[in-house]
Amino acid sequence: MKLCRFKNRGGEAHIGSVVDSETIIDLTPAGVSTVSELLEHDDPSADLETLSRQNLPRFGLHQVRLLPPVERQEVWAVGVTYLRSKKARMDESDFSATAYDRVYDAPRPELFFKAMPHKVVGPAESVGIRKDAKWNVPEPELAFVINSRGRIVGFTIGNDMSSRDIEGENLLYLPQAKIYDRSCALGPFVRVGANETEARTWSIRLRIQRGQKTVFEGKTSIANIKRNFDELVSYLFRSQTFPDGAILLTGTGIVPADDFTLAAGDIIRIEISGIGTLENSVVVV
Ligand code: DO4
Ligand code: MG
Repeated sequence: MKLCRFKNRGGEAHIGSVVDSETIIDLTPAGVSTVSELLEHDDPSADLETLSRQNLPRFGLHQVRLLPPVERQEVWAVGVTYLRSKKARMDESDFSATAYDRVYDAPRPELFFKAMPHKVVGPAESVGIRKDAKWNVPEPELAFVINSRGRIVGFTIGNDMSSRDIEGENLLYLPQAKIYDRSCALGPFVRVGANETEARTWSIRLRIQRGQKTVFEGKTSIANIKRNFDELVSYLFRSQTFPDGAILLTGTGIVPADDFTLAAGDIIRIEISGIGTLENSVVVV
């Protein structure tokens, strides 16, 4: 089952259950006001099924505006979890290259802070490229939706927008390459009721369109993530608490060729087979 946040005619955010590819059941009249409260339950998919059987308002997906499925959660990310990412980071870096080589094999993963909820954009909104960067790419990533007890209770799609020239110049510039206005997109849905074994059968596809032309296409499998899911979450929760839960992006396995950079107006489509498609246009910020 899938959950979403949406607005119909302006006003407050509502919580919805996505029952088929076109219909949303509005759970807000049943007393559900946040995605996080549902995800605190041990079995959110059972709760969702019970709620969805009630006589609640329904909307077509085309009638609503989907919002990013994040409320008060901090958004974090792991890096260098795919061999492809290790190679790309080493290629773009000079004296920092060995850091990526080492972290790929080290017991402790690379974890970095990515965004506060208010900086996250949702489906059909624009992601940003920095005006002081020359080499910008999307990073299409599976995102864990984690509750306050450190349990992965859902999966969504994330875009960890990155400025490769800033990241490659010096590892200490990583926060500037990763954190700026509109540098993170999440959505469109939270898939609940799937476990790691199932998620590892999913594929990720990235397509970038410029006008009528597809300027990049790539594909990978979630099975290529080197570390197991619980290991990643356990490092995130070491010595820190997340009273509202957290979102964790799990790294990119798709990197366009080194001569590719995003341009304003590009359309980025990220599809994860078990979840859906996250689509965003690009603006300069
Ligand atoms: O250290 C660089 C970040 C790498 C990253 O974001 C990724 O592998 O997805
Ligand atoms: Mg990334």
